Amino acid sequence: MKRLVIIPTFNESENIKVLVPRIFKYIPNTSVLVVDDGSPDGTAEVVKNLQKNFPGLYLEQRGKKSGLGSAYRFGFKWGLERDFEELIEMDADLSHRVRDLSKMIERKEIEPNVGLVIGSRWVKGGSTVNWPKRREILSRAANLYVRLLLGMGVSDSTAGFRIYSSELLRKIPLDTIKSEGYSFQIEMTRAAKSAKTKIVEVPIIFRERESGVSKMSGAIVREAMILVTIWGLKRFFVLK
Ligand SMILES: Nc1nc2c(ncn2[C@@H]2O[C@H](COP(=O)(O)OP(=O)(O)OP(=O)(O)O)[C@@H](O)[C@H]2O)c(=O)[nH]1
Ligand SMILES: [Mg+2]
Repeated sequence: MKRLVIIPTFNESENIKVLVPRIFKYIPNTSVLVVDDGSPDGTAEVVKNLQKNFPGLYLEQRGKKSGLGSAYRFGFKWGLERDFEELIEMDADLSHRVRDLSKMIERKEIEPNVGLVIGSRWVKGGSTVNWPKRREILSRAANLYVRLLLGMGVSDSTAGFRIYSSELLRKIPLDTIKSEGYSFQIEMTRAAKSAKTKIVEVPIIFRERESGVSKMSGAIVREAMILVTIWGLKRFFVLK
C-alpha cells in the first residue's frame, strides 16, 4: 500500500522535527508531505534539513496562511496525481500519536472496503489528555449538534486524524468543498457519506499540544456553526 501522510503546518518548527522521524520509524511504506503556509518561525527550513535524512519527505510551500481546508485540498490533489492509495490527515502539533496511526492503518488493512477511517476522541476507548475543559465541551457540543442536524452516525466528525482511500477521494469533487476550519472535516465526512463509502471510527488518545500555539479561532467556530445549520436545514426541508 502506497501511503502519504499530509501534514499542514503554520509555525510548527519545534513539533515537526519530532513528528517526521517518528512517522518514518514506525509507519511502513509511507511518504510525508508537509504543506507549509510561509511560517515565519522557519518550519520550512526545518523540513528542508530533515529531507537530507528522509528521501520520502516532501515539502510544498504556499505563500501565505490560507487555511487548513485549502492546505488539505492541495495535499489531496498532490497525492492523487502521484497515485498514492491511502491519504492520511495528521496535525503537526503532536496531538495525534503515531501509535494511534498504526492502529488506524491496521483497521484499514482488516477492512479494505472502508473508504474513511477516523481517529476518534469520542468513541469508547478514545480520550483527550491535558485538553482544557472548555475545549472538550466545545468539541463535544459541536459533535452533538452535528449528530442531531446531519444524522451521519459519526461521533467525532470534526476529527482531523483520518485515512482516506484514494478511491473515495477520487469520487469527491474537491473544488466544491469550501470550508476551512473544523467544518472542513465535517464537510468531507458528509461528502464521504454521499459517496456511500464505509466509515469507521478508531479510538485515539488526543494530547494537547506542548509547543507552538493553536490556530483555532472564533471565526472557525462560527464558520462551522453556520455551515452545519445550513446543511441541517437543507436536509430537513429540501433534500430530506
Ligand atoms: N498550512 C496550514 N496549516 C495550518 C493552517 N492552520 C492550521 N494549520 C495546521 O493544522 C494543524 C491543526 O491546527 P491547530 O492549530 O493545532 O488547531 P487545532 O488542532 O484545530 O486546535 P487545537 O486543538 O487548539 O490544537 C496544525 O498542524 C497547524 O499547524 C493554515 O492556515 N495553513
Ligand atoms: Mg491542534
